[in-house]
Amino acid sequence: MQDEGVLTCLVQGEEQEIERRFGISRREFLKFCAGLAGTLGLPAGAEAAVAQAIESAKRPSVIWLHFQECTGCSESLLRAEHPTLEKLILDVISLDYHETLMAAAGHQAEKSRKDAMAANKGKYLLVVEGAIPTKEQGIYCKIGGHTALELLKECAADAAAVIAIGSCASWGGMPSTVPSIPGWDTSPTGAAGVSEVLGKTVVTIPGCPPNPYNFLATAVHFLTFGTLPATDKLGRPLFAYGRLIHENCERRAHFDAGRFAMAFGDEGHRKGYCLYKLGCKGPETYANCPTLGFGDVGESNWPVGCGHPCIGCTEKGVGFAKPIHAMAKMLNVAPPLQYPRITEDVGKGVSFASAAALAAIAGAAAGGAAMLARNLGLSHQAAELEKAKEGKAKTQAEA
Ligand code: FSX
Ligand code: SF4
Ligand code: F3S
Repeated sequence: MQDEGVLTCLVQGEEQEIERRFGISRREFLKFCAGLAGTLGLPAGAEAAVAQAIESAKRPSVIWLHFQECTGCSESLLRAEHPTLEKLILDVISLDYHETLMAAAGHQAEKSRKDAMAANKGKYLLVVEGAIPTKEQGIYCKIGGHTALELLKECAADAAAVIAIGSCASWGGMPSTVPSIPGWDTSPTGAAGVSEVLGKTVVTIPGCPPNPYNFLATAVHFLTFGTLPATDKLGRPLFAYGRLIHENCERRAHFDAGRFAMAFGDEGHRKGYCLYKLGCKGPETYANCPTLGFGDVGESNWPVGCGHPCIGCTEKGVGFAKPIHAMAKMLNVAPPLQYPRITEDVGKGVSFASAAALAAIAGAAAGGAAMLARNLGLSHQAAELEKAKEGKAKTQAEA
């Protein structure tokens, strides 16, 4: 009985401590840890290790640099809930330098960066937000008299790990856009990503802005295991960027069935049909937007869920590079080779089943990208083709 009493006191003490530190109940805290473990793709039961790491790990020192950007990445973190960034700052990581959140300014700010670097040499996490201008020795972005180029190299030299947050830091993002003016082949400032400047792969969390949970999960992985998560060759954590948006999109069934919105506000758009024909870049963009959502306001809160085509903001060469409404390149996706018509006239033409049979025959006879490109327009051409055939038959009959 006595042991049970001690145990109850311990659990109560732990509950109070969690409530004090994170402002949430233990139950909510465990749910948050389970969510993070799930986001990281960890096996069942890993939430206990995550919870233990957050509760007991020594807070790693984080130095957060800002270069060419809009601060949307930090903003998106500030809008994260369960717990808020404020709680993370105070209790999970030790944010020793962050230009837009710190109270210090001028020489004091410079001193706090130098002090944190010296005190945590070889152990701190360097987070970089924003692109780095490389033209004219980097003069287009200077902080405290130092160029972004100099600051990045100096801070990266003694960091335990470097994380590039947002598309700007990951690969140049919006600042790396090349003006559509004859004679321009680079961005006006030569904006580049962290890896390019440092000449080595770093962990990247692209997105403009990135999903805050992808950053939180990456930081918690570092806390729990002392390492950063497995990445692809661009440094993107596989748990978040391992799959195309198109693979998990809630509108995918419409794509497969050939039901597309053709204009904003048309019937297809109002019915939630696929946005491919409005320029959705989901088929060539790797990110977990459909499965994670944004802003903690429930399901479907992501660009496509809200009715706008994905612009490919996470993907180098797609976001800010391709026109928003240009059609996406299809990557490793094999939609049907033929679509049934969306509505069938009763007693006329082919039935749904026979259309599917025709599709199977067509699929056996032909394949590849050419068929794919042709079929992506097929459901919309079907009616016109049908009409044209009917018109031709009528003319022949009359003749
Ligand atoms: Fe870039 Fe982050 Fe886009 Fe903005 O700072 S990724 S412009 S959301 O904010 O770097
Ligand atoms: Fe979703 Fe876009 Fe793919 Fe359509 S093209 S299924 S809207 S990701
Ligand atoms: Fe960006 Fe597309 Fe996701 S625009 S936020 S990658 S849905």
